[in-house]
Amino acid sequence: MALLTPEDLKNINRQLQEADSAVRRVTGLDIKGVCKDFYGTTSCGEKIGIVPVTSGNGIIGNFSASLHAITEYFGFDSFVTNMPDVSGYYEAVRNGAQIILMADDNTFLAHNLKNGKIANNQPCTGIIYAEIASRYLKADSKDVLAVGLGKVGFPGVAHFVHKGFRVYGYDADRALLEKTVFSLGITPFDPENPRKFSIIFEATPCADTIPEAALSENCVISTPGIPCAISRELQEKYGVELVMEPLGIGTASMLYSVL
Ligand code: NAD
Ligand code: 2YH
Repeated sequence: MALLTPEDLKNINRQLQEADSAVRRVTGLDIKGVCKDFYGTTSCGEKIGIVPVTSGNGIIGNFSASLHAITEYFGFDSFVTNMPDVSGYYEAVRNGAQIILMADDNTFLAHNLKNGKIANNQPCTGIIYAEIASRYLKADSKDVLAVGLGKVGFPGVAHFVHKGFRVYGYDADRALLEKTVFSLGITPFDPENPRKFSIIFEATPCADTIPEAALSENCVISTPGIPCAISRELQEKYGVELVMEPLGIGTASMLYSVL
């Protein structure tokens, strides 16, 4: 399981602004606009309690502070509790939080205490990156290359399939690829025999996972995967429109899904 590092979260406001610009170029809407349109919800500045969690590998430097910056960026009224864990949860509720955000090593959740809705970061991230890519204004077809079919990738691929896209999928784990081909009816992608795509979705914890031969001029790569799926050199060579950000797009998706 891949954990975020403080380094990934450096300059989160700048990363969010750049991601917002990329999402606008790809879809015509900003991140908030895609979330509102997709989930059919709007924010009224709900109060969010962010609770640091010490279990497992413990507190990640910048994690709670980044969630604070992200939630404020999207117009929510948020605070980080002074205490972690159960005491922090108690503090958040006592201080009027309507939505709780908290993460351990396995699960990052948003829980709306007013309507009972709860969201998990992994499917929410996969789905919103797929939704953004599915709206690519310059796409030349409904064919998608999806690399990485795990906890983030699988729900993203299921979303493309649900929207009527033809997905060509690849995962280094052969058994997982076969399972996904069977359960979602996608076509296995053979990296030894690639073809070009204008929409690429990537969700792996590895770098350089997209073969150069799969890139078409001005393709979109929508990728929550960390580190980046493609080198800067290839990005520039093919004029790739890259949608990639370490925490904020997925968090926005979680929050709009529980409103
Ligand atoms: P996971 O372990 O469940 O799935 C990753 C999948 O990638 C696995 O099935 C693995 O076999 C496959 N894979 C690994 N290397 C590969 C390669 N070279 N080519 C093809 N497939 C390969 O992990 P996950 O929870 O789905 O997370 C995926 C990535 O997304 C991680 O880097 C994680 O940190 C990141 N993530 C980012 C955000 C965000 O907001 N940006 C949110 C959640 C997760
Ligand atoms: O980064 C993670 C895990 N990969 C789960 C998220 C699913 N994408 N968790 C963050 C842990 C945060 C820590 N407990 C803290 O600082 O509160």
